Amino acid sequence: MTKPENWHVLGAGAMGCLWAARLLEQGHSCRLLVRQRAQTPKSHQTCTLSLESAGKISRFTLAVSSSSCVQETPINKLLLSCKAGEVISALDSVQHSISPQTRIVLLQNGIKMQRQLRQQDRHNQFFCLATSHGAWLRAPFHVVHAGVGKAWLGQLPRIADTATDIQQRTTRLLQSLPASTMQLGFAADIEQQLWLKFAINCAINALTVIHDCQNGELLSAAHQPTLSALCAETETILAGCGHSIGARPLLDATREVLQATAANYSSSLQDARRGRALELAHFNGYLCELADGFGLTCEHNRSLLRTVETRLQQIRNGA
Ligand code: KPL
Repeated sequence: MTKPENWHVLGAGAMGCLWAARLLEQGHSCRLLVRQRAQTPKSHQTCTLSLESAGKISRFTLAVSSSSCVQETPINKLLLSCKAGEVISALDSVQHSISPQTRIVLLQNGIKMQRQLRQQDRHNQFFCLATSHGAWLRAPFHVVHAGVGKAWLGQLPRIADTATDIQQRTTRLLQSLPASTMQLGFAADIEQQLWLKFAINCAINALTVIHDCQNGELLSAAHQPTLSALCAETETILAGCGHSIGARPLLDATREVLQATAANYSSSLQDARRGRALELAHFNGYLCELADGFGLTCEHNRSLLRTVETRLQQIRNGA
């Protein structure tokens, strides 16, 4: 066991609860920060966090507080697991407890926010986590680790950063994360991992909302033409914009994730079912923005977004 560290995890969604449970399992201390909602504790309190994994349930006692409360100790290590569209307001909410020494791990889907934060003066504090794990909440603070995938940690480089600096900073931080249970390793090229994950999210998430299905169902023959067309278009756009997702065909990588997370409900379907905002603007929407910037067509992804909108309207109307 490595030296126990103090972590704060901001966001009590499936991923936030999964990483909090894995940190506690490894002997680290962890406080969960939740945004101000009706059920948010006014001050500090504890709750039971349940982790369901490989047919076994583990329970942990977890400290919970509102992100806007001044923390008892300054935040040393922060895992930001809110939605991509909430990153800026979430960082603002903890501004009073973070310092230039705070290490901030961004666990967002997509890559738009990570690229935006790279432009900040304090960009060295930010680390990006890309993951293909699948998790969903059976109930608040009860997470199911439904698909064991992999995870990669790294930093988006700026001109002045050397590869060695980034590797040293990231390796130090990796020592205080649950590397073995989360199959987590250093990614020298995290940017490529993030683009790949983004491309996979463009292929999977909206389709699961349209068909109201678990990820694995997209492997059926009926969905192959759509999946292939989406993957081909996404690959063409990213290549046209100069973003690498590696040599492997996107369709193969997508199928592998669908198999590994077959029993999982995608984060977008979970959001749709809860009536929450979807992150599709950070997936297919951002892809369309990039395509527009380079004068490329994005018709399959654009039409997918229109179909999701129709489906969401039906859900709102109770259909
Ligand atoms: O990232 C995911 C998500 O649901 O957002 C996948 C990989 C599709 C797993 O469900």
